[in-house]
Amino acid sequence: MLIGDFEHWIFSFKGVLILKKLILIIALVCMTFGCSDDESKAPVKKEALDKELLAERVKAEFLHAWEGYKKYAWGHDELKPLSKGYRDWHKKPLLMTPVDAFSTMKIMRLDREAEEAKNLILESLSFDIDMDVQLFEINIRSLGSLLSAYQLDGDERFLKLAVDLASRLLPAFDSRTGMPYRYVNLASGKTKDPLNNPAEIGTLLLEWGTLSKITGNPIYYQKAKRAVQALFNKRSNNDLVGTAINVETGKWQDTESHISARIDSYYEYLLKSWLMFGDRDIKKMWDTSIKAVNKHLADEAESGFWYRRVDMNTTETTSTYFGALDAFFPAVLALSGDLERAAKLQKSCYKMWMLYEIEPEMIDYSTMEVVADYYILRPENIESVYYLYHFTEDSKYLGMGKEYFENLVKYCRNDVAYAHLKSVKTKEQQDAMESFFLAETMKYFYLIFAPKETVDFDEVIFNTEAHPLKIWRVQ
Ligand code: DMJ
Repeated sequence: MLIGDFEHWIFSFKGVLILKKLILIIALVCMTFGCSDDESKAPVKKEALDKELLAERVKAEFLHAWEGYKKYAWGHDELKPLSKGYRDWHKKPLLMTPVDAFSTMKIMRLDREAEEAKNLILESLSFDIDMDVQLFEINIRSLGSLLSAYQLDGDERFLKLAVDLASRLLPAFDSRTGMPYRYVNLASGKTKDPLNNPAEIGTLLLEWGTLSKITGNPIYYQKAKRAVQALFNKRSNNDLVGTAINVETGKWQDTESHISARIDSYYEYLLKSWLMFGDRDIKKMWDTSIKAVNKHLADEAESGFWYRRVDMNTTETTSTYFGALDAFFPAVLALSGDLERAAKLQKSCYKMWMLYEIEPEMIDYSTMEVVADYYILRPENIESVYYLYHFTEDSKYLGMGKEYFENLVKYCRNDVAYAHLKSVKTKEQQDAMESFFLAETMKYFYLIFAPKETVDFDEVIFNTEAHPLKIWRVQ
């Protein structure tokens, strides 16, 4: 081949494709058998190659789990990967796994799988069932996913399902304070459990606000905002909230304040709702809250930078427990622009993960002892790596993401799909695969390695279940 011909070939479409394949094969061989390459000579190129390969590997593992669901749990809520069975949340399935997985398929451009999930959802999902559902879970997984599916796919039937679901959930807000009950019956609207918490009261704004914007009906946003406002008004003199509040009396029943389960995504939604809707009332709530959290909860401990637990009224320390759920906070800090605290906290989250090469549910950071040793395929630590890498482009986060991913495959994969771990110490697997594994965990892994422009943070915001929702420009 003449030089001129070669040049022509190399820049032709086919040539580029073949060359790309060749480079990928060489890189794969290098990754498998090790290469004595000098990273400093071409760090950017190597990073780009690693990323492309890793994104493909994540996709392949996502497909492995989806195939397991299809084979053994099709039409049900969740796969049981060890017994090769399924589990439904209620007496009738709400298709939690395909519903939650759909936006990940769209982002990964898995068109065939997205079509399979879509057909199943549109053919069999119905909310006309006499059963009590938990407002928080159904909101973040079902409503969030349906709205996101509508925006990603454009099929009006997704929106119809979302509107039907929201109208059935609306009675949940009929308390004296406007804060919702935890459970509502989809057929009768009957509510139960007035003892609620900030996460379940405050994690509604993104979905209900989106629904108001799309339908032009303000009722959804009004209800969700009134609930958050009522909760914010119950904050202590130190601007902190507690763990449990009665939505009928407005009285706190548990005054422990932290960023963990039952409070966590309340803070996430204050920030994200401000960014999504440009509502200044919400911005004030976020500004006030984050200031208080950083003042009273942030802890420069011997083992690193953490967020402790305190009493909301006295700010006395109640415990130094920190867990897998708390690991969402570096992502929120990064999104808010506080990259310094985000990076410091992520360093601690990495330490927590690496104690046993996979993340325990809870540790005591004053002793670095594990206090709850299970791992249920949670995404938060991975989500935070994604946000930090997105905003800093520091390759150490790429390395972190890669290490987490290798650990996940090593310990949680089986021949059917992925499984929870009973204990991160023994690595014994457990017969469950949460739907958020496909909605969040695999999506965030993929996004760490996929090209940055796969998600435009000026256009979309992820709800707390990682379903992308469109940002509505401030008028
Ligand atoms: C998910 O359902 C959501 O991320 C929620 O905000 C917290 N818990 C799980 C994942 O751990």
